[in-house]
Amino acid sequence: MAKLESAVKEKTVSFINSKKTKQTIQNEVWKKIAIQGLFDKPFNDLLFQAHQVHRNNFDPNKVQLSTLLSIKTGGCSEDCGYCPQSARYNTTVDNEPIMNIKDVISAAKQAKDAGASRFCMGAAWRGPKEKDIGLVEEMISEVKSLGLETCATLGMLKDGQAERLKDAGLDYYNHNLDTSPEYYGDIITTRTYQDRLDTLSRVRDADINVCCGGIVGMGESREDRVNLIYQLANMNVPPESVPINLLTKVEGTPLIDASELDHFEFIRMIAIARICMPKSFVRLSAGRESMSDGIQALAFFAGANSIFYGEELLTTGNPDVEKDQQLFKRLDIKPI
Ligand code: SAM
Ligand code: DTB
Ligand code: SF4
Repeated sequence: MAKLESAVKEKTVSFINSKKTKQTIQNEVWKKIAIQGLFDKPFNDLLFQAHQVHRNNFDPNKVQLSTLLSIKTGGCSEDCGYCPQSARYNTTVDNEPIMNIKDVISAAKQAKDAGASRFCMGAAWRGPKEKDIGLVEEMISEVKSLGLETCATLGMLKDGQAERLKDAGLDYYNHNLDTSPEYYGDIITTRTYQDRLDTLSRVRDADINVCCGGIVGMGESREDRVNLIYQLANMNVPPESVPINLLTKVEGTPLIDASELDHFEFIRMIAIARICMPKSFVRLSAGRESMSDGIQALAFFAGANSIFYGEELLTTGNPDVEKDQQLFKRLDIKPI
């Protein structure tokens, strides 16, 4: 079998990405050729393998539900080519002030009542400023006290900030690599791949669970998808949660005309994330509105075991709660 079981291989693999940032993998558990081999498998063989891995590690009939809330929307300084919240693009998203704590608590209560177990607060920032972080700490501790798991996605963190969030009660921090190091420079220029890895290290060192994945359907090649999985699966500790987003195309963003990704290729990505990160939750993330019930059912079979739950992601739509509840009923899936 191609997988290099458990082994802590003291092998270092280096390459140069398009921004000339040296990426170093210290612990190559998964080789690129093995990941490529999974992509090349016949679809049914791949799904069978992924489902077996899934069953060996999780209850295949249980899915974790997180609800997102945009606590600070729009006006972002960054140039992420997929994002409707960047101030650089002419989208319908306005620059809004940070939400007040009461409204955040009431949204969290509503999410809990609808059945979510985790509440994820997102901000359209390059990173939190000192003046913001106190308010976010307060939000985290209030949400935690409702009996929900807490998650935040606030951009890049500076030294000491992850520890503050941890002390406030943060369980998960979401920060995505988004794509391969090689394709990254085509999508974002205002922060490097290494900046993202540095934030992820700060989160890991503060003992916060890492939620890290990417987006497919941005015009990347299959090799880029291989290389994204390679980065994620070879982290010293793989992320506890791996969101796989299908690009939600938004008018005004540079990626509006990206070519459509075959949904079966999206399912392959889920299956390969499952095989390469057997103990991680794989999240079927943005893009569900464009997927049929059948494709979503295939994603759960392939090993996806968490979703974003609630009518809105951050600024774009998501299936409504009743629709998801009906789908779960038809598939005999129970929330975690
Ligand atoms: N500003 C922070 C940051 O970039 O880290 C946090 C919020 S940001 C919106 C969180 C993630 O959402 C991005 O890293 C990206 O992976 C995902 N995302 C944003 N826009 C998206 C889109 N149109 N389609 C799919 N995923 C998207
Ligand atoms: C993630 O990987 N996907 C979520 C969450 N982490 C923050 C965000 C998806 C955003 C989709 C576009 C929007 O709604 O603005
Ligand atoms: Fe800003 Fe995050 Fe959107 Fe990038 S993804 S433009 S950092 S809100």
